Amino acid sequence: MTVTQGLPRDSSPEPQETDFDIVVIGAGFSGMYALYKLRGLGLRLKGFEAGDGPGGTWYWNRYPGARVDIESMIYSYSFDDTLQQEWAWPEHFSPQPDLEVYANHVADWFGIRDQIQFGTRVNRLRFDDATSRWHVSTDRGDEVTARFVIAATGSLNATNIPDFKGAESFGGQWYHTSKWPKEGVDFAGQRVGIIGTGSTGIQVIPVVAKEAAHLTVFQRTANFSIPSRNRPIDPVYERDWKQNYGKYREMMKSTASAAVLMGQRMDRSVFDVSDEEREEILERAWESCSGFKFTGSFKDIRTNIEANEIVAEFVRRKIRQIVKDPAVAELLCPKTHPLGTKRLCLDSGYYETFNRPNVTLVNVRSNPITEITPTGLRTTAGEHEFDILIYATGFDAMTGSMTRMNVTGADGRRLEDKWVNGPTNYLGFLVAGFPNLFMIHGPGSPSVLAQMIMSAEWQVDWLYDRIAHMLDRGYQRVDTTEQWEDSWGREVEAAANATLYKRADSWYLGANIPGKPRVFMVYVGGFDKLHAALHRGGAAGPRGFRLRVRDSRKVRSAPACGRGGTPSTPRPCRAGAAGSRRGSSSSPGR
Ligand code: N01
Repeated sequence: MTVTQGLPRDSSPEPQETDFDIVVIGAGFSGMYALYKLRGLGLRLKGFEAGDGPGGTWYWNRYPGARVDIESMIYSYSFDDTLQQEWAWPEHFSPQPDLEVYANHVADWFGIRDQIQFGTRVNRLRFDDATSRWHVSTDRGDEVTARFVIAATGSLNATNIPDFKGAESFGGQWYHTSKWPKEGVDFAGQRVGIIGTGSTGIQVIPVVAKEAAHLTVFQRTANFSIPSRNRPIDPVYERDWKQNYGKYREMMKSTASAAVLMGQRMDRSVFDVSDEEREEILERAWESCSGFKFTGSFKDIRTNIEANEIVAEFVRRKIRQIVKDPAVAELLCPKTHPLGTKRLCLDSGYYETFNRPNVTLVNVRSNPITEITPTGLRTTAGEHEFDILIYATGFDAMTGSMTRMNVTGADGRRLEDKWVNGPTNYLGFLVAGFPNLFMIHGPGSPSVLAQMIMSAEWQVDWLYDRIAHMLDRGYQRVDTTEQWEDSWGREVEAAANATLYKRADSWYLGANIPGKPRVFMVYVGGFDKLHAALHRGGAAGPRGFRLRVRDSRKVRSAPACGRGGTPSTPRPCRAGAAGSRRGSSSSPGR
């Protein structure tokens, strides 16, 4: 055993362990649950996390206005009933600080924090074919080995900053929304420019507009946004959820989005109702519902272009009613893609923001940005000056967090090379030639189109069973083949082809990154279908997973925890997010 390089030696006089059974990369909600659950196997686990704290997406995306777009009673862990009963979410759609406090609370309460080495980015993964072990290297000089690696690295983690000419010449402060400084940014009296009007831009723009002296928004694509109608959670609603959590969580398993969206009408077409009745239904949904329930008003919005256009036009009418300047309203009306084929945005006063005298909207589709200058930026139509520049320009989604990690498989092939024509894998989990490396929310999984906390729990539960099965039978390696990858790739493609998704130049297709292959990377067939596919084959798992015996000895030791990774003496859970009605947790805030 050698001393792990890069760890603070003064605080850790004991030699550090460098050989593990499982390394988990990422301490977002998926990685934390993986560390908690897999403890039940009685193995040696190690977590690495680039951030200084847990939360993943909710650690990094601390830009003003950051807020989840799934209701918090749904978007939360289900694995511990005490946690879900006692935790009090203050608002329907939690802001980033509340989610970060929740992540910290879970990390502390379930003893997960101690298993994670924070502030450490994995920058190389190499599989040794001879020993069937992964060699894991980090930017702090750690070199560890593990039999299994779980990449809980997030679908939206690798930042995209467009390669604008002159970017380095900008003389003011600049930020990407997903790497926002913890101390915040003071916009008072400042002229601010924001590039990007996706989900992030639509959240940050109204907040910055209220603080800045002037805000210029550079829009390339107008997006559909629905009012979130966010509000405090009332006790009756909360009580109903808590009394029925078991039933509701179970219902989620059988839905495509791993969420129960009350009031969804998957039996009713846009064309089943009269024009007046349709208008009334959409009006009611716009005024009272919460976000994605809007698209759940009719079953054919995502699949039938005529149905979609009718609903899209309803939203455009709303924009024209809200925005006073008709030219600005028209520019904000999305016309380049069907509604919902880029992620539908949820906002808090987005369109209203353009009625403010201190906000200017600039069309960079008709007049693209040509360069960043020391004092602002230049488009083909002219110059714009500002003191602070915000890139709300998204991510190298789905693949970026994996390919940027420098992964080499069994035959010495790099993942980046294997995925040169787009990501391939089997069931979203396993890449042929990269044994014992499991992705959570990988490309080809429902990922962002299903509620990501619970769908991560189910993926990890399934992994737990797979690894337990391997250990029980002395299997060393699990891999898949390119034939199985092809068959899953065809299924992912067919599911997308049955919808309107491919009609948009979205990050789902890799279209936001110049040169990235256009492959639809999200499985839109639904989490329920993936769940069913994963559970075909019982304990041995579904066909397509190739198990290899290299050592007939059973290597599994006695579980350290009770069944399913639950600590044998569960500790009670204290509730209390920042600002929650039930006091505060011991966890640090922002
Ligand atoms: O990123 P995006 P995002 N010149 O890629 C523009 C999740 N999320 O961070 O559309 C000019 O959607 C780009 O323009 P265009 C959610 O899944 C969730 O906003 O490519 N503009 C676009 O307007 C979401 O889908 C939540 O023409 C350029 C913007 O930058 C995902 O994260 C909140 C440009 C990027 O939009 C990503 O959202 C936030 C260029 N060269 C995010 N390059 C919630 O839970 C890019 N753009 C609520």
